[in-house]
Amino acid sequence: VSVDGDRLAARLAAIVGAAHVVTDPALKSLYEHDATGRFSGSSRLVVRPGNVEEVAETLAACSRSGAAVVPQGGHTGMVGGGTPRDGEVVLSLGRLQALGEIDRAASQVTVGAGVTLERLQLQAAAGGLDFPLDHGARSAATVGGMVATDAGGHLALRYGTMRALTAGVEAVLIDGRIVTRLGGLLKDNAGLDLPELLIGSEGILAVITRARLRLVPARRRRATALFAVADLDTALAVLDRLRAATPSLEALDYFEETGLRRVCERLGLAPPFSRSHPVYLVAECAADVDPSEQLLAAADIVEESAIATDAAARKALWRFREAHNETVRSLGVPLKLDVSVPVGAVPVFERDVRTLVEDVEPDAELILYGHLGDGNVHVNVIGAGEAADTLEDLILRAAADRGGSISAEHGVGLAKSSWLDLCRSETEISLMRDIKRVFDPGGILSPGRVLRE
Ligand code: S2G
Ligand code: ZN
Repeated sequence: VSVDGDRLAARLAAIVGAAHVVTDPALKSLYEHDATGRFSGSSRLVVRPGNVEEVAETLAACSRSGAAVVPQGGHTGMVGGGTPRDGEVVLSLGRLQALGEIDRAASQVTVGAGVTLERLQLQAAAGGLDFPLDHGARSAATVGGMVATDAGGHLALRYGTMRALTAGVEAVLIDGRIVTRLGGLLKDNAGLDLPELLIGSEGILAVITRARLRLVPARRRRATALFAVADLDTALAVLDRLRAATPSLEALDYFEETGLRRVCERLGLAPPFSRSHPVYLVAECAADVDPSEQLLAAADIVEESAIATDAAARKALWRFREAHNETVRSLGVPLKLDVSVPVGAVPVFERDVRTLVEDVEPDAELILYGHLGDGNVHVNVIGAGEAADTLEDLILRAAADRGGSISAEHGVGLAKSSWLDLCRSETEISLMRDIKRVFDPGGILSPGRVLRE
């Protein structure tokens, strides 16, 4: 028996139901183009299992047929990790929507891989708690993908990345075996920590189907400040002041006047201040009493500031920063590089990047923004044209030369596997390959992602 001449499709239809095996080209294409416009490819079919057993049977069937598989959550990734190529089977985890009851004693919750960040945030808030990780793609990004990529976002400054907030996972191996470690014990030293290994593994070792996540008490009062400063060195001085004066500091993001101008143009927004400034900071702190005055600790070294406490006003300030990604995307297909350098090296790294772009492609437009507190810079080059590959290589090398990473929060995926050796030793990469072979001996799970073929 076969579906559209594909016996595997028929076998998968018997597992998940024909409605959840997508072979129609128009429907498949929804899963074949990524959010940045940089990655697209062909899938053999899209299969959408409804529970962990169906994921297990699906992977076992793909293993038996030797079909390459790429897991996909919300497909908000930036490095081609979840975008199919060369007729891979897309395994969509979107239907794994189970949202557990909040375990108040542990302040944890178990959720399905297909639950979006936004739904998780609402579930936590309903219980008077917070899931303290946030980023602009919250309405589409799923928990499974965020665990697999060790997602970061702007609250990592206070709460860490998904690695710090994941207390356990359930995952399925390519041969269909299921590993369930969801107890969420804070202290459990029994043997090697498999969940830890799977967090940030970007779908190359196993498919995450559930996660046990840590929650924190919802802070009653939140204050957000938009600061205009003269340069990034001053921005670091502001960070230093805020760290000392503001124990409740949760985020310190930044952007620059080029990006702000583009965001205001695109969204038809009035600029936040009477005149433009070179660098802008978004600082956010949250406590049980109004922390606004803590944000004024840096008042003497900023040029202009706006402070907001109510939700709408805070959202308006964040919008200048959060709209950068969609604004950059509206200007064309950008060269996007998500890198980190030691926090103190952000100013000199930025000078490196400006010099490189001026030298290699002076007509290109450089838009820089990111999470200053994490040393995480999102480098976006518009109009790099033929010079894109050269610039990508030089900018990733510049980050590594400053002691940084070629990938801060978006992962390596397909985009950066050629540069992994810039910030990982030969021994580390050789061990990664050994581990990959243990989990996926046939090399059919997310081939070519992270580890170059
Ligand atoms: C951000 C989102 C994707 C990007 O805005 O913090 O992580 O590179 C990014 O703009
Ligand atoms: Zn970011």
